[in-house]
Amino acid sequence: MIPEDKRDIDPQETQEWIESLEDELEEQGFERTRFLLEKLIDYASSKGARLPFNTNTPFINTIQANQEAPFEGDRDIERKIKSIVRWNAMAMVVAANTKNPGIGGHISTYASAATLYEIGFNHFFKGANNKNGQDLVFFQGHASPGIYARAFLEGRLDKKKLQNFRRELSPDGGLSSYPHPWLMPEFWQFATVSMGLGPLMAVYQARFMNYLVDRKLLKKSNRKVWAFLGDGEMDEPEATSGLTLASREKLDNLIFVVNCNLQRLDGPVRGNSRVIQELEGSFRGAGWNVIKVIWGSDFDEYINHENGHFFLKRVEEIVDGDLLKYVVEGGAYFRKHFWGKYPELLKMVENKTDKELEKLRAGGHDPVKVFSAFKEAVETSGKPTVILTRTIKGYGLGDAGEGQNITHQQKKLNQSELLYFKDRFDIPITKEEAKSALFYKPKSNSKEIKYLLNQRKKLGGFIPERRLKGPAIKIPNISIFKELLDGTGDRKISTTMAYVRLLTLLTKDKTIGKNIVPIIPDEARTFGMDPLFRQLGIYAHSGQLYDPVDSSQFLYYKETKEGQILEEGINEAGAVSSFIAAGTSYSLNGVNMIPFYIYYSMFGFQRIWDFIWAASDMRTKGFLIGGTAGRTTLNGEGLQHQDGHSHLAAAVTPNIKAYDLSYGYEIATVVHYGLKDMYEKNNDCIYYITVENENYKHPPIPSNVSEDIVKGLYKIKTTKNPTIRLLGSGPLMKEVLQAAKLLIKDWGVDPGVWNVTSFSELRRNAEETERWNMTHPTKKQRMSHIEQKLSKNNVPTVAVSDYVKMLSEQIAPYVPGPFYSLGTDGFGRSDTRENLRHFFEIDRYYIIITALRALANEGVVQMSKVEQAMKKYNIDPEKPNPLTV
Ligand SMILES: Cc1ncc(C[n+]2csc(CCOP(=O)(O)OP(=O)(O)O)c2C)c(N)n1
Ligand SMILES: [Mg+2]
Repeated sequence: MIPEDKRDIDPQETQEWIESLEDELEEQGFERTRFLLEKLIDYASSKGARLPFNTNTPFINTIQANQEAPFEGDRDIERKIKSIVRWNAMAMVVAANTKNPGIGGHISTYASAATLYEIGFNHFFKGANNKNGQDLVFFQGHASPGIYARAFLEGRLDKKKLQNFRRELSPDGGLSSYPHPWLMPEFWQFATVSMGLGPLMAVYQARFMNYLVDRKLLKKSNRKVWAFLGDGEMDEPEATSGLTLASREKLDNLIFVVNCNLQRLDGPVRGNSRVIQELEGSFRGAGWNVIKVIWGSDFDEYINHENGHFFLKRVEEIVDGDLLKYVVEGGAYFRKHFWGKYPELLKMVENKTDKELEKLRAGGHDPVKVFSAFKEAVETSGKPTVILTRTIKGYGLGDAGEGQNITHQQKKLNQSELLYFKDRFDIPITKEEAKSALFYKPKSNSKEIKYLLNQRKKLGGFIPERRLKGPAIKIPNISIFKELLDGTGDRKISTTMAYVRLLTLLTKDKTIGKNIVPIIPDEARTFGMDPLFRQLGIYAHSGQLYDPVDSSQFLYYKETKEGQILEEGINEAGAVSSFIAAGTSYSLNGVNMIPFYIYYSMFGFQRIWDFIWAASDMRTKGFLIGGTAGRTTLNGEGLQHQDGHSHLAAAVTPNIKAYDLSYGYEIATVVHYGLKDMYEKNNDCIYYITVENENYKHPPIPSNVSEDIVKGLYKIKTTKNPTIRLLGSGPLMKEVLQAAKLLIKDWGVDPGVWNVTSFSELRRNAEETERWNMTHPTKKQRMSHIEQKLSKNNVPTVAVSDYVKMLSEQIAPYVPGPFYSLGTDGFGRSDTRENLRHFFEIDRYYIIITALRALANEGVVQMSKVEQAMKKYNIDPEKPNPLTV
């Protein structure tokens, strides 16, 4: 019997249809039945029936009990191991917070995810020695205590380390709060705690693996990328933004496991509806294979019961808020409010005590169900898989927080709660030990330890485990960039064009050309990179299935399986994820890849700094190129396009070396140095270079400046009688040189002129020098690069860049003499470069009046000269401040 459905106008007929379907299922199986149903729907649609598109399946497990793969492990030992890991993970947080209240940490997240991870560790995650290579696993950031606790049992972390969880500065070393490759470089591979970044990065890691295989740089194998995610985390826009790319690219090497404990930090993820169903809709709609693991084996009997339809009906009626309440209120409440709705349902559980009802397990806590889902996921081909699995947040904490809204923040357990936990999971320690939350590790010859080590050995080693270096690589001599070093003669080009030339030369190099990964988010034509489409090809796993509209042209839009360019479309978050995948490939794939990611500068740091920060944390190597940079150099575009501040963000990202460059030879010098720095010397850093679109002549490289270019400051023009110096940067160098000429011609002042390639590198060097000098007061004091270059003459400095004043001001404390900064503070405008530079007060005339004023302040010239200059150059004293208009 099926329960009554009010929409049903002819139940008799419905029953007949269902019976024929049952016959079909029995005789022909699922595939055929599904085919028939789809045919019927298609037919009805073709006749005009507007059938609502339903991306949902019933609120039960996707894999039915009779379809389950048999469990391949020893359930008893695995339960014991899991319980011990649970205990130690909890004890780690409790101990840390008892000793240092407020140190933080999370118990409940891992408590909900323990079965998911343990099934992965014992049966699925491939280690580095696996013949397929290492799986990449994105761990939920705040589940870290569980991952440390397992590594403790595996003998990879000692007790001291665990005792110093979240105390990294302790003398014997500690453990980072979250996964940080920067801080634990031999352990963690991915920085995941800024939620939402993990899922997108995982998509692009999986895609990049295929890229390497398609380009024949990596052998095809059965490696997987696993991303363990929170259900709350799935609300981050980035978390779902890569879903269609994953199915479009047929990423069957990608598996998402969403730990649906139905709660986030403050409360339910979807109290009023069901997050699992919502996510199922999104993922199915995007073309993923969806496996729901909602109910544990304890529920199978009710689903397969002759009155199972009532169970199916009832679970469709409840919302997540109800499910959470059943957990917190316990068996009697569950009986009354869930089962009690229909007599048929209530009858099904009449033999169960309240305690037994309470213990009916959710799917994500049932090893058999989880194993079966993981097995299907790794065997699925042609599409990515998501496992949506229901768990209970704070599982096993009992009154200390299981399923409660406060559970995310639970960090301490009192003695009776510790005893409850010990008994709940049969931890073989004394009551006294339990009350002190002591760690427990079975002897190394115990069944548990032997089993767990053996499982890891079979799978190829421990996870996570990070490789520090890529294979040795030889960077070609700088002479490959000869044409950039020689200058352009009378030809006017932009630094962007110089960069594109450099990229072309690099990709043609016999040794490292194939390792270059040009990445671009739909802006190649803007940057003049479109000739590379034909030359290098745009990567497309399925090749080019169409004849492109420009196929008759030489430089057509060429998509190919072996394509080298990653053209990511209008998707900076995706493109930077590709940058991360390519830039971590030395470690994750054992293949040195060298990404050059060029983008509209304004949509770089400002839009995706969090990814860049994560890239830095993950020791990504490569070049970020901010194109069309400079608030006045990008003319015509206006407020939302003109970047005048990305260098400030770069300056405070610890391992980013940032350069704003004027000439082709500077680009060649910095890129060549960067290649050696990152790939020969194995320094884990990122080079950020801004390039602009203003055309001018590029001189040849002066002699003996290469080292200074890298350090951040080199001399352009010297003077016999130093009274003032001008510092210029990027395209503003041109204005500075013009100002210098006019200063001589109109005012008889002959300035020294310097080119600043990197304010932030200068500052870092100066600070480091100052720091050393402070702590070594009686030693011979060191000189920073700035001092070495500028301390001979204690004259005023005027610095100008196409960025906010703060950019050049960061070196002010270290420059001898008074410091005057000109910059582009304020919202951008659309106009000509000339007008914009006047508006922001950084053009040659403003440089001149600043210089004259600086000299007047020193008593070198009369203050009236400044006024004369303003009249001469038509500078309105009442001109509004660009910052405030
Ligand atoms: C971008 C970002 N915002 C906020 C946080 C703070 N935070 C850490 S855990 C958490 C709740 C996580 O809930 P969920 O994703 O459901 O994971 P669960 O712990 O329930 O498994 C929040 C808000 C963060 N880490 N990252
Ligand atoms: Mg959650």
